[in-house]
Amino acid sequence: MALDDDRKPNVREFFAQDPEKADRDFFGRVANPDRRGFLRRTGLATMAAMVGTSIPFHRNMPIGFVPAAMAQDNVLVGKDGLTLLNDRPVNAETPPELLDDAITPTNRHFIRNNGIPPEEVDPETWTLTIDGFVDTPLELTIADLREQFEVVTMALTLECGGNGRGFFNPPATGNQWTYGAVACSEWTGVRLKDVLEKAGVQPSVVYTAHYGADGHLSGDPDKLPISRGVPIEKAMTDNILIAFEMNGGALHPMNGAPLRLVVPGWPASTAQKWLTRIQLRDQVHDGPKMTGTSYRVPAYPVAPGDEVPEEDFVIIERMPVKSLVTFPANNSDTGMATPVRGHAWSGDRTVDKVEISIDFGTTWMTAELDDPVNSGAWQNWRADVTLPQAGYYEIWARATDSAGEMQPFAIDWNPKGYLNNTMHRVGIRAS
Ligand SMILES: Nc1nc2c(c(=O)[nH]1)N[C@H]1C(S)=C(S)[C@@H](COP(=O)(O)O)O[C@H]1N2
Ligand SMILES: [Mo]
Repeated sequence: MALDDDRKPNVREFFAQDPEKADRDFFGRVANPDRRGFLRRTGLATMAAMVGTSIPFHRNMPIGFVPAAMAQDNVLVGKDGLTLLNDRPVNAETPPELLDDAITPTNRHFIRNNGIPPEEVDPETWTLTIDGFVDTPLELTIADLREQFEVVTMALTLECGGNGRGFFNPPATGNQWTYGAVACSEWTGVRLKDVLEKAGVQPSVVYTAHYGADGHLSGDPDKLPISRGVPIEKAMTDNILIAFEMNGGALHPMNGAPLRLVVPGWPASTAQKWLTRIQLRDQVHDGPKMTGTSYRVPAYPVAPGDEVPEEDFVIIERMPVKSLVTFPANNSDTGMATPVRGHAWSGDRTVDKVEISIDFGTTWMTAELDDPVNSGAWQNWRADVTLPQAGYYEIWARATDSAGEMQPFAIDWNPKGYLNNTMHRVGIRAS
């Protein structure tokens, strides 16, 4: 298993499977027969950064050693109730019932890291470079962004392209997200479009390339964990922000502090965290996680388990129509009458209708549905449900968007487990 494989197992799992390989990949040192060795400079530096100080006796650490200070409960500081899927890199999702707020609080925003977040960030000296095919390359501090461009606040939905992957059968490798790799926080920043216009977009530009300050898992400073982009037409829409505030406060360190892109409606992998550079290109971007099968799906429908040649994969653009039931919680007890509520969203479109079923999809009732507070925000919906007699019920929700597309019941399977927008089902016991 290579470290740059899309599946990033928990570090302990990784060492359990192939300790020597893990050791080479992770620490960059060659295993030696007495199972001790020197961490190479980069490996030692990475480990020291993770424990927060130098490690005087590092020579005594056996191969495959995971410092106890890296235990999982230390990585979710400032987050509330998230489920940790993986601690290296950190990946954590939010249980649906904790996404009940119209605007997702910072401590409930999911985390999806592909690499190692920067350790020390200084918002005062942070700079963003805009270069490539532009008339005037720019280098802007956060203060420059605030001064030179209109500052706007918008509620914007971010959903990982792999949200729902955990339900694929046959399974797809990668983080086994269930429902909660989605959030809609309020972001404050400047429009990407305004910044690109100031730099002057040259006619040859077709795509953006986004770069951040996080490091590759291998510790190799020449490798990037992820660098994605969007077609220039998408970049010039007016709800993509270069954000320096989240819910009126600082960005959470794991959500990209002090500066990130927020690209609503498209796979959140395009929303570069710890943003340092945006380059405009005259060809489609080819950075890590742009090529091969990353964030790509077959160009045609495939049967579950089908092998698909790599050249038949296309880049995912908009995310599909989807909804979430955030109240009641799955597996909870309710009265005979209960409010039901949640959110719905659909890529760059809006949602026209959300329907609820309490009888396993035989009949449906239409929920009350709000308009989005702004373009790119999810829509809140609610219904009052009265159950005919005590017992077990499932609340199913299905959204239909402005183009008439409705959530499916069954997963549209694809090899890498992207875009699962099947109906959300919540089991309750009414009495
Ligand atoms: N620099 C950087 N940006 C990144 C990532 C990353 O690993 N590094 N992960 C991307 C992916 S795959 C997703 S789904 C979103 C998640 O944003 P969040 O962690 O704030 O929820 O960030 C995106 N931006
Ligand atoms: Mo993602």
